[in-house]
Amino acid sequence: KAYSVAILGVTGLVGRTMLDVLDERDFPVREIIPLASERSLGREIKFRGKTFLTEVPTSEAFSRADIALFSAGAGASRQWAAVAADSGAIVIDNSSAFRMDPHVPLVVPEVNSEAIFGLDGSPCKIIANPNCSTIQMVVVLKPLHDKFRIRRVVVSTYQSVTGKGKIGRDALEEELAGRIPESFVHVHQIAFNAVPHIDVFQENGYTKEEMKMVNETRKIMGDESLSVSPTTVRIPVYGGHGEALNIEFDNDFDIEELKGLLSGAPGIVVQDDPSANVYPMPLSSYEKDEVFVGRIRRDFWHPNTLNMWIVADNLRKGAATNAVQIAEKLVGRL
Ligand code: 2RA
Repeated sequence: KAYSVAILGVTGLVGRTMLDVLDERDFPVREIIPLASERSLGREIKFRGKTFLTEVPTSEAFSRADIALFSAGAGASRQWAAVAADSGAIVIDNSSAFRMDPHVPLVVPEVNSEAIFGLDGSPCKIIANPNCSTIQMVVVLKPLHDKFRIRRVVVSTYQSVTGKGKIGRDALEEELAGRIPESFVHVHQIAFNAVPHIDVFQENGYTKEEMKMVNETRKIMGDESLSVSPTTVRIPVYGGHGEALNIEFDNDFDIEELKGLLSGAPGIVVQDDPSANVYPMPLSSYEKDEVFVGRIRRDFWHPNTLNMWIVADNLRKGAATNAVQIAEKLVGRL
């Protein structure tokens, strides 16, 4: 069976990446229903040699879809998710709108794909895709938590400008070309800079991006006792988000056993050969679907504690690929 797939936000960076990933992974597509705002109406979208024209979202458009991938921001998701679900589509939502809703599963397939389905075996009508910086971290935490029980994670991120979509990428290019705007997309100049401020500050002194890493990680891992202590930073790169992780376990570990565990875990590629200058970087993770792990080493100054460095393409595993992997779990179940 092949499926009709609607993509809301199809002209954005993530929307376009969703098309690429559906194609590359041979997702059984009968028809693409490309949805965008009035501004992008009638634009040509090519998929596997066919051309589809963008439409604005309507209940009629969603009634033609089996699966609706949403990536047009939380406002559009709030407006259209229930409409799409009531029209018969399963919504996979890349926005933050429903992530912490207790009735909506928040899914990273390598970690909790069982959450996609209800007790009767049918899929939930709205499934949330987590934030990019959370996704790549939980893929790596899951096998380690199962084996050694994580007590606390201290994470510092180095996040690509593409996390803010096309405007984020364009802002860097404009600044590099010497065109300095009146107000900055990344709050401050991002060219030649690092800005420890992603999304808005909360009353507790952390940013919303940081609190997503705290709350979403607990929900996906199903463990409210996990401590996550984040600092999220925007840097002027494309290709992926980097994260330095310091992880304290309940139990001690053997470093070689731990590396073997990561190598064998789904969705992870270990790139760790310091003698040959091999470790993950945004440039080498660009357009890849896995989470890359390197610099794996013991924290010698704290018991049962590990340091490592992970990178993933935020538009791929951090957004489009994770959404398509969720859709793959629906194949044969709709
Ligand atoms: C960012 N995490 O990098 C966001 C995107 N969802 O800005």
